[in-house]
Amino acid sequence: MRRRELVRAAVAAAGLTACDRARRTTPRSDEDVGGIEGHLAIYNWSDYIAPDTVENFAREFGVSVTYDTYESNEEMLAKLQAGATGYDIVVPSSYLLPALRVASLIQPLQRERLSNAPNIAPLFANPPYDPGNAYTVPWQWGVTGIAYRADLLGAARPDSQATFSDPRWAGRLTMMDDGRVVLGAMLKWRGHSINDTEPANLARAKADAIAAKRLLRAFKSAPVKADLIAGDVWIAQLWNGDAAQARAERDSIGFVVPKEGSEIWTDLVVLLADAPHPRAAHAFMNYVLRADVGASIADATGYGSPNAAAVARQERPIPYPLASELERLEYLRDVGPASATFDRLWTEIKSA
Ligand code: SPD
Repeated sequence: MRRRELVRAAVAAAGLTACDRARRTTPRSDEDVGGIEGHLAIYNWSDYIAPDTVENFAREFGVSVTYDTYESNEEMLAKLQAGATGYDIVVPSSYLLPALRVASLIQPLQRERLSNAPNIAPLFANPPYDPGNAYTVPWQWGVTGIAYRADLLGAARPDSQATFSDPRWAGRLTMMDDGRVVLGAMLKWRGHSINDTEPANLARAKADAIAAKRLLRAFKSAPVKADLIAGDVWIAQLWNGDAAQARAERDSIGFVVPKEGSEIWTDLVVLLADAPHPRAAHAFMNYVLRADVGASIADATGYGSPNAAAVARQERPIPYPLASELERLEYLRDVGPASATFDRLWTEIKSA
């Protein structure tokens, strides 16, 4: 789903009568503890849900759903910090959790409303960033790498973060519109952690990003899929699931994790502190924790599911990286006061 796209899964559109709705908002099972509100507002990444998830949830639970999308953690955080209200649920990456908590933007979950939580795979239950999953339900996990048009590159195959500075691909390259991800790639290229805050290393990463920018067609995240499919972009920094979605449209699109290493991430469903519909939000979280629903989301998006019961239902689940593969991958971390430095460097890169 595109940015700004709004899915209004109205009760009427779902063909429900007032009588249906009254019945369906009444507790029916241990999945639905207490009546839920008649509306739910979700703010999620684009292209990150199955086409029928929202509609099916709306129909079954008798609620209307507003569904807005964003392209980066920072875009979502900036909107919330600017005072956006009305949303119940957002889906940040794990590194953003400390910032959301410090800013009192999220509230703890009511675990008794999440009867399907045992479906969460052990690796994602009780994670270090959220002991006891007190604030979060894991949504999907993935890796950041390079998507490419094999049919347009001749014999060349990108395998390095250096690809974004290779003049052979000038005008056919994109990197994501995301400061932590772009600077992380440049840090990794030079042998550093994606979480490095050493001023000299960050200065070099900024200079590398500005040099790369001269060759880029654009800083563009998930929407670059259309450019890859059309052949306007040949090489794009991208996430594995979005690359898989593009490959479903054009099978000459490949994906690689750069040899220097890259980012692995987990995105999390959280409940906003001022959520107007907290019971509907919990019902949605419990709904996506069902095995069949989790499997359909992972199948549609091409990402890894943190839901063990869902994975067991998938024909071709994405396997979690082996220990040997994890050696090349890092999670972005909250870098505390250095977050402002990353923000400043990104602004300078964009305006250079
Ligand atoms: N199209 C949805 C992609 C979601 C990616 N989220 C993870 C970002 C990690 N930096």
